[in-house]
Amino acid sequence: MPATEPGKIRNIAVVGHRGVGKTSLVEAMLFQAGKTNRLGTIEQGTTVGDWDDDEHRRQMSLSGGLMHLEWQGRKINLLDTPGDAGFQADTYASLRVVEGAIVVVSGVMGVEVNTAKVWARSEEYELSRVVFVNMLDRERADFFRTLEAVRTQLSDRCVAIQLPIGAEHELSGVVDLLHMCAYLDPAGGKEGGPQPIPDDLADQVQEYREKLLDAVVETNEDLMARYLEGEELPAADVAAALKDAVTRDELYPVACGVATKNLGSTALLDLLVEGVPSPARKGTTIEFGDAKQGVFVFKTIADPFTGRVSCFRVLAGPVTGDTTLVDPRTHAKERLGQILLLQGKENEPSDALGVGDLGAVAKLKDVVTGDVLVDHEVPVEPPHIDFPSPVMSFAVTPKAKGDEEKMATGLRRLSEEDPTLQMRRDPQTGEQLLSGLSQMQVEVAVDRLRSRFHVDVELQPPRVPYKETIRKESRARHRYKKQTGGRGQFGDCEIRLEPLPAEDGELGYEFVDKIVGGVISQSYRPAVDKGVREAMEHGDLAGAPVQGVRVVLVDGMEHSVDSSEMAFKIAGSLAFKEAYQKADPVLLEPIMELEVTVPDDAVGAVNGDLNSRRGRLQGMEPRGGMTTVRAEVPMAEILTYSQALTSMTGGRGDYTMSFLRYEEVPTHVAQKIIEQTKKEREEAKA
Ligand SMILES: Nc1nc2c(ncn2[C@@H]2O[C@H](COP(=O)(O)OP(=O)(O)OP(=O)(O)O)[C@@H](O)[C@H]2O)c(=O)[nH]1
Ligand SMILES: [Mg+2]
Repeated sequence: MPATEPGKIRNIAVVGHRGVGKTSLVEAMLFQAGKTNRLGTIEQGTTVGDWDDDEHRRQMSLSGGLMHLEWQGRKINLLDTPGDAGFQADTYASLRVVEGAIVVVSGVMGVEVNTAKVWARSEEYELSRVVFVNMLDRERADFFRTLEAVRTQLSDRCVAIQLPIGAEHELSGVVDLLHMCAYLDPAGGKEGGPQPIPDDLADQVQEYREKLLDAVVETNEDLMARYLEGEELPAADVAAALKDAVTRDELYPVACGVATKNLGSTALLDLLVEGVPSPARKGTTIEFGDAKQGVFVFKTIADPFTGRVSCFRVLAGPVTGDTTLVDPRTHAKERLGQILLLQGKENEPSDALGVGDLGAVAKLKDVVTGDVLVDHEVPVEPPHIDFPSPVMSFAVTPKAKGDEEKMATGLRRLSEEDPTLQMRRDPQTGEQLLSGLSQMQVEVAVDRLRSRFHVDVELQPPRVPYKETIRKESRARHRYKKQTGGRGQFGDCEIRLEPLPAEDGELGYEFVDKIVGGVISQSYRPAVDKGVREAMEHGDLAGAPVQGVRVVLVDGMEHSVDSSEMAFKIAGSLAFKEAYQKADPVLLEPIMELEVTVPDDAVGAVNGDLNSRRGRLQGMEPRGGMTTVRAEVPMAEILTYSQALTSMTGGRGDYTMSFLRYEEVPTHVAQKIIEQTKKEREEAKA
């Protein structure tokens, strides 16, 4: 199969809030385009996009899926992305390699937390956008209310390009305002050809057709002139102007339908071809210098059988299986090998892949997500994808002794696949920590360790990353002296501690050398700093790292024979411990920004519960039967929030959270933590 030319490609990411029907919509498009011969469902676990066992079990997308279809002689690459806040790595990476995005919203819920987030990210990357209002068959769904919400909350340049025929249970089709025709509900079968618009909708269709034309001609002078002269504009001309406007981000067409019934697929696919730019027209902002061949790796799949599969966008090419590229990050040469076109979990070989196209190869040696590979080393910055930082950490231990290595390898592979999943060793406890964006993300990783890497691990409850700091100045002097037989030990230093204000919300550390008259030689002073730093790793209150301190070395003494770096390090460390106790030390805890979306009737219970978790309410937004509650809550209080929310809302609630800042722990709470630490320390000693 020869490479598709860039003008004939559409790269589209399907994004939106959790559970709005993105995977179902991709399924409908694949079915309508004849790529599959039946419409798969989430309930039966038969969609192309959600093929993983863990996705079936949880009935949600956990990672991005790459699919493609042909429509009107164009190749449309579709990237289905997860909407859950815990699985956003693929979503953000996918947005980096497309020209366009379909932003799916529920006709019941309208604009939700993650809708706004993916919209902002698309804005940052200047992506062309189409909004798809889905689930119009559901009770309380309302296209016009959702259109208004989209216009006020996302952009007033959103304009309807389709209208529903009927509503809720009586929804029977959609009207395509561009081609002035209707499509009738195929009830899960193939959508039939265009039909005449029902007479009783004539007035409403006229009104919205005018709004659409007004918006389009506004962006095109020539068309505007013809329109004002009363010319009946042909659909092709309107489409061409619309595509220009969409390309330049001046308009966002709003389409609609019912993904699970395959209603609206034809009009949406037509819109992707006619109204959304190809790589030839819009292209990518990823740099590749003067490279003649180049690819950008946006996703890595850790397959225990095939090994590593790298998904990429061709920046310069075409590339073939024989292409050898170099990774400027490692300077290593990589031969691509068989090029693959992915269709969910299936793949088909392809001879070549042209500029702008998306595909995959297996078994690259040392390539990670985010790498740009080029035919010769060019001095370019690989694009930085700003992944969200992990917000919670769990200690993981293998159930069987001796599985540590296997666990570490598995975790490494999983975090290659999802860069927001990170592992590190806790310097305080030596435990292996697994950090992620949500509890579910970490639990899924544990499930995958078992299913893919055959390691059973235990997950300890998450630990709160407390910190300690001081509130006032203090001083201490420590003399470390030992006389045992031969050469002794002697180090003597006096330090002053001062609170160091946070910079950009980050608490830091500063060491200031104020020694006069050389009472301690230059060579021993860094040893004091080193000793202080070591002592600061475990504060006296709860063994948490101490931050936000300036340490001033003011005085000291040395011995011509017995002094050593070691002696000064110990003296520094002990002086710090003494001074620390006198500096009014306090415990700090991370505060999270929480957004909970629940049915209106559960708001009271949720607010009461947040109150009992030391939460501070920041605002409430009712919308279509659901309310979004925003609050600031200490991390320690919401480590196990998902279970509580499920039981309060019967599983109809949803929440996201992100780190906000550190704050002092209230005294009565701090006291308990300090006592608990003391107890643990004594137990450890015993
Ligand atoms: N009634 C109705 N149900 C729908 C429609 N689209 C999707 N659903 C159902 O809504 C649920 C979520 O659909 P998905 O396709 O998994 O949604 P998603 O946006 O891919 O979800 P995540 O990937 O987890 O964010 C499933 O139970 C679907 O069957 C629709 O248009 N109408
Ligand atoms: Mg999905």
